[in-house]
Amino acid sequence: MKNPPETMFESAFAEDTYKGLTSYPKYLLSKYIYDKRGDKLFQKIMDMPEYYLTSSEFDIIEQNAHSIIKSFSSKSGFDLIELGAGDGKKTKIILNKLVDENIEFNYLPVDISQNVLDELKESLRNEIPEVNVEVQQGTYFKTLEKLSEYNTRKKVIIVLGSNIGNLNHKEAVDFLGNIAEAMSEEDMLFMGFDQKKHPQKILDAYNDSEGITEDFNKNLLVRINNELEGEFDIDNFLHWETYDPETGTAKSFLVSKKQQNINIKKIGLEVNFEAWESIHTEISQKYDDSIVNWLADEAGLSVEKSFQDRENCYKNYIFRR
Ligand code: AVI
Repeated sequence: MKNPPETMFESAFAEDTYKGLTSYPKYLLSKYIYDKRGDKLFQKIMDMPEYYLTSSEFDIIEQNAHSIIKSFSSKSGFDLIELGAGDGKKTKIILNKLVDENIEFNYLPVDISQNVLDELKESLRNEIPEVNVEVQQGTYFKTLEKLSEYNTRKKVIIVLGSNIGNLNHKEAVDFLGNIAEAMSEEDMLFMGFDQKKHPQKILDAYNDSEGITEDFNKNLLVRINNELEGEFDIDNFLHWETYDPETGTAKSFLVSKKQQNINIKKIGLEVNFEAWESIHTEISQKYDDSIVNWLADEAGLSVEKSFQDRENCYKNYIFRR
């Protein structure tokens, strides 16, 4: 059934797709959802009423802006480093408040995409021209490493959107540990964690009635078709979401509606699907204080303070080393 390619894989995407679809049970990595189309679909998800994460975090930042920036400030100013800057909608509340209160800081958004950074810089030039922006194109940790080498003043690192939820606990500890390593004692980490809540609310957020999340999940198959000469018929797969209230893990799957064999030419693979066989595509972990404290402790960090939205859906935590 499987014909391993004779040559090296042409990309990490090709190799990871090969590995995931020849494993049992089958899986694909959620990071590959985000090409141009995937980015657009995620923007749409963030605007959906069911996807409460965005409005909850917005609420927290808006309601607590004063207290948040009070904890950030330092006499000699600070660098505000945002990992995964995106369009900066929520961060702009903080930036505006810092400008209003005449606090000395530089804003350093970090993103892998130069395009995202260019757009963000342009929008800030129009909306809050007072902010000194120094965009940092690159991976999070290479950039953090570089910044901690030459920067002596206080760093405030922010990570919004509960992005950590797409990592399992071991990966999350590594992620936090890498950030901790780049932090000195006066530095701070401000990070969003979606919380455990009524399971139905979580299921609705990941299974909206318009099918935007379905398209987002299925974008993995679209990418395989486009980039690896795959022959998936997207309609023959079902988007399926589960939530386990014990572990707090929401899981996304694509489920084959029938027995089918799919060719993926560029990786020399014919994949056999039994009827109702699944491909696991994403986890979106939900937290409570004890899980967050445990992750922090494992990573050499401690929680200094937390902020919650008015509907008790979401929390942002301030961590120190
Ligand atoms: C980016 N990440 C935090 C989102 C989440 O909630 O897990 C991605 C997402 N997947 C489906 N909807 C949104």
